[in-house]
Amino acid sequence: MHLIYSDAHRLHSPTLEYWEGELLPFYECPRRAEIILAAVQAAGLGPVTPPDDFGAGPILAVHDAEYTRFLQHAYDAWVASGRNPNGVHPDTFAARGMTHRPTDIALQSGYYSHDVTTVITQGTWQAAYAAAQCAVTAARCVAGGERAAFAVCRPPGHHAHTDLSAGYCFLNNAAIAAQWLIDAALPPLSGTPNTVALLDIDFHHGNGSQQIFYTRRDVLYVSLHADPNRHYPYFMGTANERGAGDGLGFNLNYPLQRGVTDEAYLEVLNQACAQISAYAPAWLVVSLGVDTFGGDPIADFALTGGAYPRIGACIAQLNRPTVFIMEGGYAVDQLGDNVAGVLTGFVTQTASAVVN
Ligand code: Q9C
Ligand code: ZN
Repeated sequence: MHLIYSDAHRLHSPTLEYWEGELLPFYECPRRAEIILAAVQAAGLGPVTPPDDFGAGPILAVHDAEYTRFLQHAYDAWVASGRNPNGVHPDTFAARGMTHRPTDIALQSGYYSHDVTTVITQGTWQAAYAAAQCAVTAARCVAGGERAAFAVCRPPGHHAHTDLSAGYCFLNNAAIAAQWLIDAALPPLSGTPNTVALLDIDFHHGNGSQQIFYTRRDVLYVSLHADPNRHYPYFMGTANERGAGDGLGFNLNYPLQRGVTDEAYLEVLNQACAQISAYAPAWLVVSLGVDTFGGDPIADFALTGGAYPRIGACIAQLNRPTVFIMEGGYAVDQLGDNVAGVLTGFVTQTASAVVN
């Protein structure tokens, strides 16, 4: 499988993270992508390719134009107004019913973000733009007939709404890949509907992906994640959020308890995959987070390294052209092995299915 990677992710590297009253080193750090790249290369999964530039079109097919303008220009406006060059740090957020957007772009950060983890630094837009292009490039690989591709996206994407940054995410890479497949790819079986299943296995609920596709039935969103009564994003991700209007029944949330084991997780994943099979999508996009690992510093599941190849094999059994998009995972020392484990399990299962 092609591994799509850009160095531009290094341009986004906030120094500190505000965490429940303390300042800690930023968990979502450049070393994450470096270690993932090294591990997938060492596993011999396939050639590493830089992204092509598809322009702003695929981004604007998902995101609000004014929001993307804010992402591009907020840092310069923030610094030009004499504020801290460490980055755009909102401290006040538009909450229920507060709809006024300040005219000064430097002050729009609290309007366009959900929490304090989406610091915009000088290179943030370039990094987020490159991550989105990695996602589209991986989507084009599978649209061209490849079985699977992996986009090493950083910053991650699944918390970003159409017009809201959240949870380290600015542009929703997985949603951009899914939407690009719908807009630009021909389904592998001609005459079948051009649909996408977006399977989200990051530890956190993908509130952005849910919001983007909530009223649509051409994208089925399926997520396994920590119960929002216990973990971020707190205000979305319950099982009774099932979609709305045309999309009713096409949003499936599996909130899980703390300490989930390999066996328990795989049982739920099997159930989720059965629902994806019944939907019979043309394409599969996977929001691949490995913050489900027992050693993750910001999460509370108990998966072992041995779970990841099994997860990959389970996903391969769906037998769909598959785009893997990197999301979270903060146990940096094991991050590469866990990601490579999913992809290796996928490839091994695919190969044995061909032989049988
Ligand atoms: N007090 C991803 O894994 N911070 N994002 C939680 C808890 C946000 C994680 C704060 C965690 C976002 C892509
Ligand atoms: Zn996560």
